[in-house]
Amino acid sequence: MPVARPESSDSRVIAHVDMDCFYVQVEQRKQPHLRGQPTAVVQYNSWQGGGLIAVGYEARKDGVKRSMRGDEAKKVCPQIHLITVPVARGKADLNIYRNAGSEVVSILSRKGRCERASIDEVYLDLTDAAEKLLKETPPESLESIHEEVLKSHVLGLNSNGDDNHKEIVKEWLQNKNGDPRDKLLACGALIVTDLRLQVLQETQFTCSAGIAHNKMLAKLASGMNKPAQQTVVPFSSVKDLLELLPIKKMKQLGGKLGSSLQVDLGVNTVGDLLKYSEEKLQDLYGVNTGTWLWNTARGMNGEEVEERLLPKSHASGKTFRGPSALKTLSSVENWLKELCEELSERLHTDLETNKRIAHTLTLHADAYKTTDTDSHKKFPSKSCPLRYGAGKLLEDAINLFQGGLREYMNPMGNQFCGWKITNLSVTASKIIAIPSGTSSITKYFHCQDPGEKSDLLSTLNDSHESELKMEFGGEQSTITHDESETSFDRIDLSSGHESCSTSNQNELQPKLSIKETKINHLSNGKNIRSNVHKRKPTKEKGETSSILRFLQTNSSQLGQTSSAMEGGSLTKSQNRQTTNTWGYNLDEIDQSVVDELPREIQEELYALLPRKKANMVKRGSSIAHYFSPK
Ligand code: DCP
Repeated sequence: MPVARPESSDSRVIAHVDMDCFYVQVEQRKQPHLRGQPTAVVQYNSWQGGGLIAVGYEARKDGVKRSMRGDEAKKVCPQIHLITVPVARGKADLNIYRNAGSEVVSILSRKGRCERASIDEVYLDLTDAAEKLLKETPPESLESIHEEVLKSHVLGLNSNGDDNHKEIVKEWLQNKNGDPRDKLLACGALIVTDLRLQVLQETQFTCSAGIAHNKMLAKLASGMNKPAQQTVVPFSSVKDLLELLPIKKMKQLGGKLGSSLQVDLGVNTVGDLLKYSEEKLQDLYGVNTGTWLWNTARGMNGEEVEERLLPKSHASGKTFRGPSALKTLSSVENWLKELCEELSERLHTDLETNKRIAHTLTLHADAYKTTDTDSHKKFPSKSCPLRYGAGKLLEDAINLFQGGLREYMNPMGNQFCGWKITNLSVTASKIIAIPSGTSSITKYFHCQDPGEKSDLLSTLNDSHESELKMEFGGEQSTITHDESETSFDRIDLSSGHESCSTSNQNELQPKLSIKETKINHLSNGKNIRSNVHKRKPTKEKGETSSILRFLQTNSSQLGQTSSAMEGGSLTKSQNRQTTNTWGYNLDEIDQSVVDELPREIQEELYALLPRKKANMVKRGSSIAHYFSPK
């Protein structure tokens, strides 16, 4: 359900940037001879030429649509180039597109707060940059304005797209007496054009954008003029824009809620909602949703652009249509193995590259029963704490599947007859950054005895802990594809990019930001809770990350302990000494856990403990044991 958020009285400048026919552009960059040619990207499944997942604009002109299969597209446009999506482990491999998306994000984030919303779209809060521009070089002071800015579409301006159009847009941009809020938008239009040009220059990709005072309007506008164009929504045009907008086109109204408005209230356009009072809408749909609907009818939306350049979750999934539906446990297990291996690789890349740890594993499946009439029943999504390593992920995923299957089938019934799985996915979520600039392994591992924690470590763990508590308070019960790095064979259009942002997600994100803020404060050495300052810090300013450095301060102890360990005769007191130094017992580290650590930490550990590597015994079975809050 959507959540109403009060809109700030200050005027904001928000942009939504969406790549044009994204997968096609990525493929065209790889094979430049395809540029300007009708091109589409198809699913690797070759049945009827494969399902189209991205269609270039040249092919669209010839009538090719995403709902078609390759064979049909060939009939409509015989010269079309069909590129098969890369495949790995029997399913689509989206890495090339994900990486291309990251390239774009790194450019778009240069001018303000940037929220990566999906594989190919971002929101930007450009308010500060626009205010600065308005103060220093307002558009009316500019002698010339870039042609690309003049091509902008400004809703509510009467222009017909010819040369006259540019004149009218120029006048609007440079109107000294314009509404101050629209002047800010004019600055936003200049900034977004500049960013889009940088994206083109540096990546060869084109994108389209919407520029408005909030996320909802910016998202609506970005799709209005594509490809390679931008649309501005001045305040005065909002009423007209929404008046005739079909209710289902509005973000979050594409599903059940939109249908209910149509069927139960006869509301067909967003403007139709205006005749209902806030109280009436609250009576009908609850306080939150009622207020959200009332605001939406007026183009009001207080949702913030969250600072997020990395995905919120990782998912790996596969759809099994028609005869390929899975009917046996062993076929489910085989596919889970593929999905878990892919997920595991991505988790490791995230850990190595971004120093982030995922905490929750969720299994989701779509199923139907062939033997009874209860076909509408949903297969329950199941979650558990995430353990790193493909084998452990698989073990847990199988358990989650079996738990879900038991619930899905009548508990008294026979679970081995009459079910088919049409979709299977594993998702890693609750991804939390490990504080950067750590100076000792103790920041990676938890101490055994809370009394022995350094205060800095304790602060980190505490903030981590409260963060997780808050997060779990808003636990998602369903898997959504928006804002996550999802590797699905084909994203189901019915679940759409638009309708994915649930209230839970909305509630989760600000909490992540709190965490990020804490981490930033910690790593900057500022604003750490006062008890940290009472103790001597474990790290000198300017030190690089190194457990060696940490251990050097205890080198004499280390020498004793190491040789004792090599001789296999560690006494109790020596062992305790080690615990004091390290904060945990060395011989409790699971070898596989060490392998899961960022490479530089592994190298440091192995350099220190060459013999130990061979005989490490288990403490916990997963890296998550060490990273989880007490
Ligand atoms: N995608 C997919 N399956 C779908 C829809 C999309 O795999 N059912 C992939 C391919 C798209 C990319 O996601 O290139 C982005 O999807 P968009 O909906 O943004 O569509 P495009 O970028 O392809 O085109 P447009 O220019 O209309 O935004």
